[in-house]
Amino acid sequence: MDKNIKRIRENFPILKRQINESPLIYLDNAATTQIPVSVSKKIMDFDETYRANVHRGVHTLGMWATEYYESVREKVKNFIHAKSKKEIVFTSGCTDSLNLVAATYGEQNIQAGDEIVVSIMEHHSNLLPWQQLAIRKHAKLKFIELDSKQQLDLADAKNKITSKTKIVAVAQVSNALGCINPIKELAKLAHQNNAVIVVDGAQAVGHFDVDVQKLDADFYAFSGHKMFGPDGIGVLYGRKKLLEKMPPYRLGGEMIADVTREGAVWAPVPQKFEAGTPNIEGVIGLEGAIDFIECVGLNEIRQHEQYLIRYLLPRIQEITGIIVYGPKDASDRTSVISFNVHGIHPHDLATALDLEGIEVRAGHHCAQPLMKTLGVESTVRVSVAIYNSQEEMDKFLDILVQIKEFFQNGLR
Ligand code: 7TS
Repeated sequence: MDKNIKRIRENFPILKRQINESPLIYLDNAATTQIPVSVSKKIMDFDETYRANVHRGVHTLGMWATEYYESVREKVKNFIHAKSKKEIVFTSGCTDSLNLVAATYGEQNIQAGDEIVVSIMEHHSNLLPWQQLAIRKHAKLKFIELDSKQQLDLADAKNKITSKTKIVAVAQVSNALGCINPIKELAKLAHQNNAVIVVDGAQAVGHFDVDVQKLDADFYAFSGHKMFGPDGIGVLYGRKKLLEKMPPYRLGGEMIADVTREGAVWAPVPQKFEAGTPNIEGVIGLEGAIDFIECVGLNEIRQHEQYLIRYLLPRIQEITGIIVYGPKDASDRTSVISFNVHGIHPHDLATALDLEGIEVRAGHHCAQPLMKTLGVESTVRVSVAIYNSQEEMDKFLDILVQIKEFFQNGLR
């Protein structure tokens, strides 16, 4: 095994586990990544050294905790190249971030007859908030379709995004196809039509450098647990001038400037959107995750994931009876390959792989409209991360062929 990968793997004790008496080969990183020791340790250190609630009281521990919490906001701001830390809202995850935008900006700005444009490959988290908003407001939801390479059809986007469009909501990377979408071009189209663009970055952040200013994104959402961080923490980036005009999402402690019997004045952004005690441990863990990513290097992560996908993609496609979805060129993808094997149900295939310690996802990947477009109910999905090795890819390919032959011989 490559020395660097071996060294990186030392940070993830779970990778030493046996599953069903075989070494664990974890290939479900698009669902959630594993956590390095440094992240767990950081959370433990916080609890043992700084634990207090944030943004309240004057005691020393509380002030330290608040300073620590706020320093992570600065770190996230730098990580995604936002202009100001006021543009960084901590949420419980990508789903929460997207719901926040729909329930506040969406509620405030969408009227009957307006149009919201999403792509057909959206995860339900970036579809349902817009679909339901459109239903509530008697607005129209439009879908950007796939092109012949099974990636986002930019020509179709040019037709769908019009002067009636108020919101464009698209994933930077599809969790089911693995393709990278042309966010800059979509942002340009949105802005030419005075619409805003909401970017679902769940499968992008931590895989390559994300620069919200270069993308010209108005909102950008992502989760900590898909980038080596803990569960229950996410981020919403929003342009300050937009966040300031939006109503609050949840009401309660810490999001107000003043409350009287009759009414309330909201706190400035981002506190306006962080009602109640936040997930402080999650925020601390997120710092650990960013440290880990920066220590390994985003270029190295991208290169390694590309190396594995370049290795895997042609080899999977060589196996007869396998159909791979999404772009065929590895450089158009991140770390995800979705496929089906003729005559084998994805769940059976994933179960058979699991018996050999190989963990992959099978299902509709919370992208049912996409599955319908592809003409399938579900697919098998492998998704790699920096700690996966070429040896694991070889074992996966070997076992895949064995399972395929076993099922086919059994069917004879
Ligand atoms: N958007 C995309 C593109 C995603 O892949 C996911 C989760 C979400 C939003 C929601 O993120 P959450 O952290 O709020 O749940 N995707 C997956 C997946 O592909 N398998 O399990 C979860």
